[in-house]
Amino acid sequence: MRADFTKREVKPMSLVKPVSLVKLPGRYLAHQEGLPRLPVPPLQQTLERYLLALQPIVSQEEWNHTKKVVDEFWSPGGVGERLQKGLERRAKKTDNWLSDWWLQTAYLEYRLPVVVHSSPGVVLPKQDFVDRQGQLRFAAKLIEGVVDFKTMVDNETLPVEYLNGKPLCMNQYYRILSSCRIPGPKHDSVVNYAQTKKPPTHITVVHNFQFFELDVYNSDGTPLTSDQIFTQLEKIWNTSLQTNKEPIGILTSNHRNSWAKAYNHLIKDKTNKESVRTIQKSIFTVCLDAPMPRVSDELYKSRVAAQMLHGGGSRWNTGNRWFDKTLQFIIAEDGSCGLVYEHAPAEGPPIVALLDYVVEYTKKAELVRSPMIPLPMPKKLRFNISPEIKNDIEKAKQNLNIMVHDVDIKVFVFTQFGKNFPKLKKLSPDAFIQVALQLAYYRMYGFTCATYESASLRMFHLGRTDTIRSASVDSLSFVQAMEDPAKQNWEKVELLRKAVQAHRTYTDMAIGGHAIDRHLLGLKLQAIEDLVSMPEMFMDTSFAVAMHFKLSTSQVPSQTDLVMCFGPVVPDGYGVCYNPMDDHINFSVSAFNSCADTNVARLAHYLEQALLDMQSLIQCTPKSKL
Ligand code: COA
Ligand code: HC5
Repeated sequence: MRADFTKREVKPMSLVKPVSLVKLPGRYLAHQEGLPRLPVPPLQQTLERYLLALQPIVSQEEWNHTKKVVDEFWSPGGVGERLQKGLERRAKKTDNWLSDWWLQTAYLEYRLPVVVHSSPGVVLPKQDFVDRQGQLRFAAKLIEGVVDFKTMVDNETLPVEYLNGKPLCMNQYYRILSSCRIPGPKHDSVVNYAQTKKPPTHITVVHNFQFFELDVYNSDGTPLTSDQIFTQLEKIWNTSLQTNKEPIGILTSNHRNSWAKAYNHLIKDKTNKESVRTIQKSIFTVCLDAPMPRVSDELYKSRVAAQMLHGGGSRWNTGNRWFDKTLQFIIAEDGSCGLVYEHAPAEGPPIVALLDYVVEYTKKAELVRSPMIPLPMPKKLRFNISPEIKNDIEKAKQNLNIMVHDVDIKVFVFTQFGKNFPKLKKLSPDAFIQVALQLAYYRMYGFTCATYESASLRMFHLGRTDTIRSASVDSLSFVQAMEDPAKQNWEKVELLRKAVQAHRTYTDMAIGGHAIDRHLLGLKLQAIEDLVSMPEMFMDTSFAVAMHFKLSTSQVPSQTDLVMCFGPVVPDGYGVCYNPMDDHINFSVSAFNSCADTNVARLAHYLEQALLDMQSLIQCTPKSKL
């Protein structure tokens, strides 16, 4: 899936439903309503596939026990049937039986800090400025580009994206601007001001931990030009030369329960409440960061990835964020740039499509002459810091700094080949990379683990994601064969092709709404709603093993040479994000230093080796005798 809004390769919405290019309120809805509804897969199919998915990751003994538990669950008239019926009823009543449950369980009820645990980062290509002037010029152009993209959202002229030839749900594009997460004691919420009567016309700019409201439209409703924005950014810069003593934004990096408590303290004060509301309402945030410590070229991208994920700690740029804000563009004085985004409203691909558009936009020369009317000074957002808040900030700082030390992230570019090689060999590039990851992990640990790959459910109305389980019976046979000196190369190649094909088949099943993970989640949540006790299937050891994703992975392609990254989802696991370009692959691998069993440099090394070994295996092995 890729969107190229700059080249307009994809069909604009107007081709889906013939409408003119002026704003028409029905255009978006017409597209959305034409999308299929997410199905509830048949119960038996999911349970059989669940048992199959367990085979490579649990012992035979555990599997035998689980088989009995599963049989009991699906026995005629049993609990499984009852829950399945409940799900089917829910599917009839709602636009999407899953999306609200998913938003709640995966994001809003999840209590760990959004920083590293949930919010992904993106590294943009390094820009060639090295000073404040360059930083502000680039920031101004980027802001102009995002506002230009917003015009397409506002006019509903965004081109529809396609996956496997099918049109995708575009809802997420309408959720990422003018939105923000708000902490709550048991669960958070997300607000979106885009569809309100008076949608916001300002963005938030943060510099030296100080927040500013910057209007990006002239009084006649036209967007500010980048020259105008530049002048405004200079004003902001010149009134925030000293770092704020209290990095208020750091509160947003804390555990959600702690932040929710601090939030209540914070907004008791009227000025604070107004400032917070202004940030929440803003179209997006721009963080003008101080330069980070210099590192070697080899480490540069890893260092920037960390800066995007967490800001580098309280002494560096973490206080220069409001992590609840959906979109935060980060531009540092030394030319490092990127983005961090709050994940609840949207998946990576719409965010990356916006970035692709904006990066192209920043390369364009300035064409529009700026009006000569002087603009008002951007408003500084004031905060009154009570001793209670000061204490909350101190605690948030401590927790954040511990986390920053705990996160290890390595970005590397695999340069020997990209999508081109597997394609040439008639193999799915994504499946090839996933199988290489299985090989890398197996070589490092001697066993295979539950592996998650994100699959898009956007072929369905309001679809989010399901899980491709990359550890399969076939991937295990292949990786075992690779480590078996008795196996012939032609046998290994055949097992490789089979494993790659199995992965691609699972992918098609997942994007078609027939994977197992969200269905199992639905059955479990239905049980919480309907039953007095949890069915044994969800209390079983195998279920816990299956849900403990030591490899949490995602492919996010882009037009621009971007690196995407996120943290692991379990304390003893890895987060692996990759962007396969034609002739190289950008990877990021993350893990926690506090876990003695994980090591990002080693996994990265094994992964490179696995990709190379699979390539030479295919290149050096004549076609099988079969
Ligand atoms: N022979 C030759 N070419 C092949 C091939 C084969 N056997 N199989 C696939 N290809 C080609 C495809 O046609 C495609 O071509 P393109 O580059 O011209 O478009 C390319 O190889 C890539 O296909 P593949 O590697 O199989 O993967 P995909 O692009 O279909 O992506 C997923 C697979 C799972 C990543 C995708 O379905 C998806 O769900 N993406 C969204 C993931 C997501 O949301 N991530 C972020 C979560 S926040
Ligand atoms: C800018 C790249 C963002 C990728 C984020 C991503 O892949 O998020 C996954 C979302 C999902 O529902 O599968 C979750 N994951 C990071 C845990 C894989």
